[in-house]
Amino acid sequence: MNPTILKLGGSVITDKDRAETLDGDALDAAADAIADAMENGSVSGLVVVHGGGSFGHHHASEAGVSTTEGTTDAADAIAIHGAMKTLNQFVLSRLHERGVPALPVNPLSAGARDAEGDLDMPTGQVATMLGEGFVPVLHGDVIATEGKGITVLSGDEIVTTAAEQLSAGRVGLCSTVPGVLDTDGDVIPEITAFADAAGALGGSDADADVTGGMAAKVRELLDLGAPASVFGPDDIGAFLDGDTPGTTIRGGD
Ligand code: IP8
Repeated sequence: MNPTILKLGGSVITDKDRAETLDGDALDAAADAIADAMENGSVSGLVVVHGGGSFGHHHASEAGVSTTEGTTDAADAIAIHGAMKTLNQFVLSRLHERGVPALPVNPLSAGARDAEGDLDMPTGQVATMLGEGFVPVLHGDVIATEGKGITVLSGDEIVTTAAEQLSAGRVGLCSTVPGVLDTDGDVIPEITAFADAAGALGGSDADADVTGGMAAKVRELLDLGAPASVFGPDDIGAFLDGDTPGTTIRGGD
């Protein structure tokens, strides 16, 4: 099985301007699209990854923790991790309400970074869950990091790692925008090298996003073996049905 990996951006499913506030309507719509795709058989093996939005990023910026700046304060680590588990619970329950057999996978307990910043996150449990018909739901988190205590692990990095280890067939990133936009605000249909879109890519538009914006996403997706799509919330169903909405990113060689 070459699973499909779908990332729900934290800005999509939360109100990013208000701490620990869910965007319940957006999460319902995403859960509807996932449940429909599972029911009509257009996707069989599905892994969901969600970002932090106003849950993880709020606590991470309060604690001064990022993907590179760590802390050895366990209370700060628990505040960030706990907020992410709360958001994960919301995602799980909306999926369960629609009959999707979703199970949580908490990255803090599943991996670590070495002193060079390289992530070691075995995904055998995810593969077995998929084989048993479950939908594993991972999330951005904090992760033990050699020499730094804990640092932030972004959902995008989880997507990249899981896609490689699970030999994903398709990868989709649902963002608040309908794709990677050029300077005129139009969707760039395809990106095969960072230079294709470098002029159009800035940082995140929200200050509290400690893991970077679209530029970081594109760089990570270019490293994948599988083609990836970046699209807006209205296109989750189309992506799961096999279409390529928004921007297609293929690093190739
Ligand atoms: O929103 C970050 O995940 P992302 C998660 O995918 C935390 O970058 C803990 C801030």
